[in-house]
Amino acid sequence: MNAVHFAGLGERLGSRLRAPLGLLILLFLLAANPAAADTKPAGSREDQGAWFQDARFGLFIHWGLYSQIGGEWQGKRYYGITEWLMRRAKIPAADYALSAKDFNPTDFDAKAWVRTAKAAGIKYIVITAKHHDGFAMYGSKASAFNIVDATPFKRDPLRELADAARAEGLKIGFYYSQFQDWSDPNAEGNDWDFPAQGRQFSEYLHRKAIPQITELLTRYGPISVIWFDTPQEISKADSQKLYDLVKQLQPDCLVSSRIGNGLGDFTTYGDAEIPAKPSSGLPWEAIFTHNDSWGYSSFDTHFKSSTELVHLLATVASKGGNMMLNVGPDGAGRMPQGSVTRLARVGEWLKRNGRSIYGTSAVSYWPLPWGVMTQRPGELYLHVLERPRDGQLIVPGVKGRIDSMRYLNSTTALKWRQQGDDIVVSLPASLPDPMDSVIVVKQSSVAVDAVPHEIMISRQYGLTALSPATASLSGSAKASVVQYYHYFGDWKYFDTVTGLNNPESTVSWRLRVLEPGDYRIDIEYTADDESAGQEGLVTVADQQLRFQTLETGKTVESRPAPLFVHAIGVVTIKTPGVYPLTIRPAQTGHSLFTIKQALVTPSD
Ligand code: JFZ
Repeated sequence: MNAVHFAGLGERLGSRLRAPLGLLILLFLLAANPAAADTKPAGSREDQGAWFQDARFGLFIHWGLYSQIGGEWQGKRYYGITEWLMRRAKIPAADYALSAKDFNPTDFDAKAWVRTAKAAGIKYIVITAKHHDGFAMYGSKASAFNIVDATPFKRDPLRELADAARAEGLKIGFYYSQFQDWSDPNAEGNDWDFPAQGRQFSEYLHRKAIPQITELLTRYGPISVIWFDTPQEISKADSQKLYDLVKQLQPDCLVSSRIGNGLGDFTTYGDAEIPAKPSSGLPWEAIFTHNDSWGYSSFDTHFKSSTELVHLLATVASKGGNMMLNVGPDGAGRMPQGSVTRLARVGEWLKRNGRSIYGTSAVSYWPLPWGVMTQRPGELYLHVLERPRDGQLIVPGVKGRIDSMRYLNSTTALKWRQQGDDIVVSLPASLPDPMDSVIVVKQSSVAVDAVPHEIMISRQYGLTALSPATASLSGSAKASVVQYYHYFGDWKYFDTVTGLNNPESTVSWRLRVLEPGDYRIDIEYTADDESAGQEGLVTVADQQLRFQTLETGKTVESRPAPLFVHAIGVVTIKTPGVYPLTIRPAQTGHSLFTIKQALVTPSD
């Protein structure tokens, strides 16, 4: 497998593999963050998107022929995302089409899926109508390669699911791969059957894609989302044509930003990426799959726990976005039990705490040591994910009058006091909810000012991570993102800084140190042979630590990043207060390293 030639980004970057990391990152930012804010009148978009803004929790379903293959082909396991199996195994389109003859998901029960979603607290469902393999999961007149005409199943699961979802008050949306279609000679992506020369995308667009999108938007009732994906080199005119088509057929249908070329009604970030600071100004969505594949994998049991899912949901909500979680039903039409049981537990948590998630808005992008916050007018929600050892929870940046404070779904008042711009809550000995205990702060005349740009450092917690995304940069230092994958298509991201190549270029954070004492500073980074061996300086208060970077290896998109946690040394803080922590190169040279984060850990 040529791992570099992969997905939206990989395909684009493949020929530039040897370009400097900075260039790769820049291209990534351009590809993944289309800022479409100025392309359409803002008012209409906000109205259209109101349900989406409030929904907060969506279900993504990848289901297709690949689900029945389940990641294993001719006795060989393909670790990673299984919906890419046709391309990874270079299966001839004719052979792949044969597998439709065995696709008979008789256990499919649309009502059961919708019950599972609803009980999980999910508000909208987006299912693959056609993925990159080109197989339509509904009865399409535009292509016979579809579940009604090419399989013994004969039923139309999209109709059943759309009807069942609407009957339960859930929104339904369709994923449609507009650019890649590995079964079509004129679409993108299949370079093992079809020569690239003479490919006529517009022929495919007008013969298959436009007719199918038209079917999806005219035969299934109100469709709330068309989720386009991997736009790659699609032209601006073609993206616009598809966008206009959707709006002409269903003006209220929202279009994902992966339609390409800066269009779309909401921003979808990279797979499994939570933006440190959402930037496009549009409503947005962070997408995760439950294990390491979108399509069903018969051997992937790496399911995120229900507690992890609740933490992700609360974290995404605290930044003002939706979380869309993917499950991959199998070839028989069953959702994996590992997903079903965990989703049910998330639903139980949401039943108690949904008020702190649905319809809320962001509070601040600044990290807090104990958790995250959400709000609605008159109410602030503290999501306590980690209890301070002394039980004294500090909420910074709160101005004005507070009326009361209690756990959501409890009438017992909590003890608290206001101290300057802080609220200090005295927590009982144990938290009521092991997943996320939510405290509701009622306030008549108040505002949570965005939390000041300070990061609380306290001995009441384990380590505190300082991300470049929340740092101030100077000189030639520039924010960027590193991305790579573990198993094929299992993408990972971290925020970093490029241009740290002279002493004037710095990355720094304002630390608000709550208790005096010793603190150990670690830096997590990668360094290739050019970066390694240089000296850097960490300054905290009046103390300076000098260190030398160690060689960890090159960062390559198709491999795990060679991250290393370098223990730099210990600083002593005598008086609580605000101190900058600054990292800079000691001399002019190559970029010092590719930093992921600095870590501050109480030391004794
Ligand atoms: C795409 C698909 O290729 C994949 O099969 C799955 O459907 C997923 C939800 O989306 O993969 C992508 C698309 C874009 C990026 C990464 C993976 N990106 O911009 O980083």
